[in-house]
Amino acid sequence: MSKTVLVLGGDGFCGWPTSLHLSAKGYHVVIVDNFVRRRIAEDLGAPSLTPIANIDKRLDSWKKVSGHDIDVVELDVAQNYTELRRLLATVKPDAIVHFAEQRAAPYSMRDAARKTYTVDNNINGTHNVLAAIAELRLDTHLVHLGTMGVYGYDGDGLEIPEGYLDVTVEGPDGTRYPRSILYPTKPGSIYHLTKSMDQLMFQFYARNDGLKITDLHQGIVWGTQTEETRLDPALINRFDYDGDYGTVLNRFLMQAAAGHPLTVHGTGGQTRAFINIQDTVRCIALALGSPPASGDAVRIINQVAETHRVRDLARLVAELTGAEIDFVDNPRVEAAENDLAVSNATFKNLGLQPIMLRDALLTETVDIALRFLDRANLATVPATALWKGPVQGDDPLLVASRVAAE
Ligand code: NAD
Ligand code: USQ
Repeated sequence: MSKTVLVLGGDGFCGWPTSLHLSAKGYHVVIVDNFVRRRIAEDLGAPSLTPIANIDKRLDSWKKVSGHDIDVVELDVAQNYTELRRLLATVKPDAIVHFAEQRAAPYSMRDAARKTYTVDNNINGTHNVLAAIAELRLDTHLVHLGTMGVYGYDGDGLEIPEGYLDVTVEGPDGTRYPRSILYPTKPGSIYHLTKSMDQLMFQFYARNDGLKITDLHQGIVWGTQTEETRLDPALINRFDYDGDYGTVLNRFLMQAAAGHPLTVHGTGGQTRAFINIQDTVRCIALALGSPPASGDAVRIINQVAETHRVRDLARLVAELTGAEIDFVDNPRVEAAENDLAVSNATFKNLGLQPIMLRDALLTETVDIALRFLDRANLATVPATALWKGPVQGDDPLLVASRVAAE
């Protein structure tokens, strides 16, 4: 009998191609999503550059090309514990892949209302999932998408291990105590803060309830299509390019296609970790195939292929496309220059041979951007969310917090 996996956030950029990949591999996939990402994109005036079909059309097309059924449940995992619990009690999934969070750092820093939304959504959602698995005493393997950003980005090049640091603490009498501790977190945005807080909830539920949990600290995902999303135009993946949800490399590729200068923040000395969307889906399948046992520590894996400085990426894209580079004021509070080295030993040992940036897929993304350029709203390209923005007097939440402080 095939294994059942719930994909929370299965309509999103990572969740959709993952759902198709797992379905193609023989899992019975149930997508759970409240479609908030589509609504936020409309509100921002920046729907996906690629025309994404509605979920029913997506699933019909998948059935036609693959012969597989994927089920869908519309549900807010952060706000509706009762329905989530009922769903888990009915389906008793072998695994849950949890993508259902507000994932844009700039959006999470826009104002107090968005900060509050991001914390409510991400913390409640993760906790509801954990509490439901524990309450029902399910043997479900929870695979969560974390982020490289929990480690912080002001490193000096020391290789970041996978989640834990082995340290020795010296007591007052000179006795040395070995400890394995969570790598200290240094979140750079409210969004990254929620991922750091997720980690503590995982530690608690793994220890207290014996939950089997894998946390994947993923780098910045680039690319659009995967083996499965290429099978039919109605399966195409979303492509975000706006100042809130567009991630740096996809933004540069779209900007190059639009003849817009590449918007490097500050000096571009920020070093970040990257992975192609095709490898995201492969890594999730590998993680599902290798669950921890009940009672094990949370399994933390770095899901990254390579690291690059932002200005080097800009140069690479400029080389490829002839685009100009514009060094703009950095709207974020982050180190202007940092080194970054990351261990990705687990996925390498599980057989991952990652797609590297210099491969031909970079041009595929430019081709996609060019093909759908007439759908772009270039007004949404500048990154306008400031990490230390001016206080907006008419925001009721900010007014309330100022009154409370006085
Ligand atoms: P996305 O916004 O495209 O997808 C998230 C999906 O979750 C959307 O379909 C949204 O509607 C849904 N969702 C959000 N809140 C929900 C709720 N309360 N109930 C039900 N559904 C809800 O984001 P993505 O790029 O696919 O990212 C998925 C996960 O991977 C996130 O947790 C993100 O932090 C992580 N991640 C993404 C990247 C990246 O570069 N995109 C990198 C590292 C980690
Ligand atoms: N940047 C630019 N120009 C741009 C956009 C971004 O120079 O036009 C810079 C940013 O200042 C930052 C870096 O590029 O230094 C990365 O920014 P990003 O928007 O690509 O990535 P980030 O905000 O960190 O978030 C993205 C995803 C998030 C995920 C994270 C992985 O949105 O969900 O968790 O990547 S990581 O960065 O490894 O933590």
